[in-house]
Amino acid sequence: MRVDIISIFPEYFAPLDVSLIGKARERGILDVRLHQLRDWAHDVHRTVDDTPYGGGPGMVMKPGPWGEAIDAVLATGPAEPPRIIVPTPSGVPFTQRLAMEYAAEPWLLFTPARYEGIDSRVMAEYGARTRVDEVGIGDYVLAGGEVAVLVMVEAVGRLLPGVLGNARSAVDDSFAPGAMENLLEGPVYTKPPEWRGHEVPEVLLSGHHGKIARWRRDEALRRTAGNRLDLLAALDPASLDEHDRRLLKELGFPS
Ligand code: 97T
Repeated sequence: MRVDIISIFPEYFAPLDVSLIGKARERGILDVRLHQLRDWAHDVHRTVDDTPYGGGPGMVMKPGPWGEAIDAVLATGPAEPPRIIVPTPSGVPFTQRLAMEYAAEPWLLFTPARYEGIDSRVMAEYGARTRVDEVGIGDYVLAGGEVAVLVMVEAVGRLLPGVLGNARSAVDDSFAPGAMENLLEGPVYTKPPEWRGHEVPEVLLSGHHGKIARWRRDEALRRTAGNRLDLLAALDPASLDEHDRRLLKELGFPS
């Protein structure tokens, strides 16, 4: 997969040189290309922002430099343009489903903005030629879209074939279809069996795979009920067995 990123802070993406994503790049699975937006700002100060029409606080990123930068990136690739992803807190939520969708694309272009965002005509212009997604990574405000791009590239990159080893495949991720459907994963433990007086739950040492699976499901339900009422409410009642329903009732969630 090819990934282009246009930003006024290309140095912000140094984390993509290390760990899983760094390894995927070394191995040629992921081709990340960084671009400095200011290379397409032609005044002496290399200005990329201006005051908002209609008034209001902050600054808006000018369409000119973005248009030239995106055109230049598009010209370096095949006729089929990339899917363009514009991070913004007012976008659609980034989810594992969207990560999987992006992982199936041959080419992505991320356009992280600083200030109050990019002049909306840029999204209109490229939206007429390719898919342009305005995407948010959560209900909080960042100083700019760069960190959101790091989040998305990591979530997408680890799904590419050959990036994860067999020992840790993506199929049992919390939010992957086929994992325990829409339940959070419960607690995990490793050696030693006792640490500072805290013991590993005995069932995990029992070797009884049926009991272990049941215990893990109980813990997943407890954690989901405790932390994510939205996920609990969205559970398909048909996916709950008698034991699940009894546990949820004990936890104070009568079906
Ligand atoms: O807060 C932001 C500022 C710029 C670009 C993106 C964001 C954001 O994306 N998801 C949450 C916040």
